Amino acid sequence: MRGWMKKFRSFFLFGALTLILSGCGVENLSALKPKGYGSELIFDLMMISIAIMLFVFVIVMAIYTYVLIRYRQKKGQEDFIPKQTEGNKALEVIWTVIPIILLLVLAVPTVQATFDLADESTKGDDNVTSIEVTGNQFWWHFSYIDDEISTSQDLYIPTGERVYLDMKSSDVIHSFWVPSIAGKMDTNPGDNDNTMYLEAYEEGVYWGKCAELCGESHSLMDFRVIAVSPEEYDQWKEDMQNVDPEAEPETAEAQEGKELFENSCMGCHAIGDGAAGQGPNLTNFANRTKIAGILEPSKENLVDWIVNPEEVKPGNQMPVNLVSEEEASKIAEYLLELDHSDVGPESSGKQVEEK
Ligand code: HEC
Ligand SMILES: [Cu+2]
Repeated sequence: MRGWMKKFRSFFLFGALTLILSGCGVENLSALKPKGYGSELIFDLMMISIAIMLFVFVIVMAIYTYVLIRYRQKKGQEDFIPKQTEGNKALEVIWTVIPIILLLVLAVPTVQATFDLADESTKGDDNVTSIEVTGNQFWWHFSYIDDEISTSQDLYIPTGERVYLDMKSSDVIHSFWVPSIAGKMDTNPGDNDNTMYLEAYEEGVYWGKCAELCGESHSLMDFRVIAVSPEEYDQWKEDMQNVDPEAEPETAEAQEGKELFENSCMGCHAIGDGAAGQGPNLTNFANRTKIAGILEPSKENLVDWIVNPEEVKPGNQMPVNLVSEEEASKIAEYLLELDHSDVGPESSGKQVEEK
């Protein structure tokens, strides 16, 4: 290796790493590609801060370089001491006033955005949706109070309007975060509810994460926000309100599965409306984007989950080996028939696959 190359080895290494890592990331899981009102506000604040930082950095570096070169010790002048200056009124004023201005440029939009994001002025108005969000180790529950609908893991919202979320936790502190639509907010146990709102600009499937270390499977506590047009959203609500939990499954296997489900699983999982039970609400399960928030929705994965959820999400609250693999297969047939609405992740024409 040539000398100069050796010298800059770590530079090349980090340069390459930066390029490689910049390829990481998921389209609908990025605060840097805002697709909602809240995330756009936050993104703009980031841009202002970065612009100010760059401005300060460039000026300081320019002065630094100038001084380095201009006031170097020159050959033959080793004993020379230049004129010493102490206190310069003009300079002192300039470098006090400039930071004050920069801080104001930073502070005013930040305070404005903070109040804007906390605004609840339209909450409770007619036609404004409020949803109760509950964080659980390691899954999310959503109750559409006014519409008597319950879902888990997949949160349906209409685009182009504010949807308020009242948030709490059934166990430890979690944090609800959908980076491409909004900021994040803690869900607390007890009566300490938090409120935030979502407003998605475009239809699509957005990835959500728990952003507060909450236990063994915290990193697997994913969920999705499915934003559909207001018309589709109304359709979805109607479909969900008309679900008949007693409907006969199509095949004999699924029928057996339904009975097995009622015997072994109903204690924790509701189908049709139901308050958040000990486990996710499985109404409309066939339309889930993922199983338990993380597995691809295939029958094979579903059977694996039912038999041994512990292996997928360590520390989660669903018991292992409740049923045999054969029984799980029948239950899976039944669950994968629970398709109650044409409105779903695919209906907006957006790909579900984010990777
Ligand atoms: C003691 C309560 C309990 C029982 C009984 C139980 N589960 Fe669960 N189940 C849970 C919990 C809790 C979760 C959420 C796990 C997580 O993601 O952390 C879950 C998750 C699931 C999921 C994934 C849901 C989703 O939203 O993607 C499926 C499917 C499921 N259970 C099926 C079953 C079946 C089938 C049975 C009966 C054989 C069953 N469960 C019995 C508590 C239970
Ligand atoms: Cu969590």
